[in-house]
Amino acid sequence: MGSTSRPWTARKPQAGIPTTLPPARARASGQLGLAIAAAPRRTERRVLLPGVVLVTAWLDDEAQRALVAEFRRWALPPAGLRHPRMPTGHAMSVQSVCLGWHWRPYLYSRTADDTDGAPVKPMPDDLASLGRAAVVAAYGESDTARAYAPDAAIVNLYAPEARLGLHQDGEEPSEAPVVTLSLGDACVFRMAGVDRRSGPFVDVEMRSGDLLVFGGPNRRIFHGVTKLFPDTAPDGLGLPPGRLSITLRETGLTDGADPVRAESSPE
Ligand SMILES: O=C(O)CCC(=O)C(=O)O
Repeated sequence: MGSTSRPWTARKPQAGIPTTLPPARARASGQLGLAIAAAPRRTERRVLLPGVVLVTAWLDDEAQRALVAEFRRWALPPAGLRHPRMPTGHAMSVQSVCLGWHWRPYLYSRTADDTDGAPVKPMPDDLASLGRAAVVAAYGESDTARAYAPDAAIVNLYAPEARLGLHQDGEEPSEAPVVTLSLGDACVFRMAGVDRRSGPFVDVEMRSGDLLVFGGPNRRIFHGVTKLFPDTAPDGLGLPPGRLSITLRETGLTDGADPVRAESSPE
C-alpha cells in the first residue's frame, strides 16, 4: 500500500460477525395475528417530504413471501448474513447481507472483506426490476424513473430489539433515489434532515409490504429505524421474529475506482 493511499484503505477491515438465520416464527395454533397484520390495508401514496414518498401496502402477500424466500438463500454463506462492525469495533445490532456490492461501514467492495472474503452475490434482475417499479410507483412514470437501475441491495434483518441509528446513505456517488421495502414487524422509520441528525424528526410507521423512496433534495437525509412493534408481522411470511428491510441503491460505482467514504455512524 503506497503512501498516497487513503487512510481508510490502510485500515485493517473490521471483522463482521457471521450469523445463521433463525427459523421462521411459528404462531401458536389458534392464536390470532394482531389487527395491524390482519386488517386489509389500502395502497396509498403519501409524500412525506420533498422527494420522500411512502406507498403503503405496495407488496401483496405473495410478493412478500417470495422476497423472504429469496432472502433465505441470500443469507447463506459464502458472503452471507452477518452483524457488520463499525470502525470503532462496535458490532451493529442489525444483521445484513448485500447483493451486487458488499457494504461495510463505510465502504463498498465486490467481496465480503469483513467476513469470508467471498464475492458478493449478484444483484438479481427481478429485484432490480422491482426497484424500478418502486421508483415509478413513488414518483410516477418518467424517463428518469424508468431508467432506474439499482446495482446494490443492503438487506437488513432486525431482531425485535435491533435498531439502526440515524445515518446518511453517503457512500454512493449517484444521486439516484434509495428504495426501501419493509417486511415483517412494523417499525418506526425516522428522518431528520440532510445536514442534521437532530430533531425535529419525521417519524413514519412502516408495515410489512410498505415501500419508501427517498431521493431528490432528500437523497442524503439522515434516517434510521428507532423501534420495532413486535408480533405485528403477517402470518406465514417465513421470517424469524422481527423485521426485514431490502434497500436498493444505484451506486454510481465502477470497479477499480476509488471508494467513497462517508462517516455517518448508523449505530
Ligand atoms: O431498514 C430500513 O428500512 C433502512 C435501512 C437503511 O437505512 C440502510 O440500509 O441504510
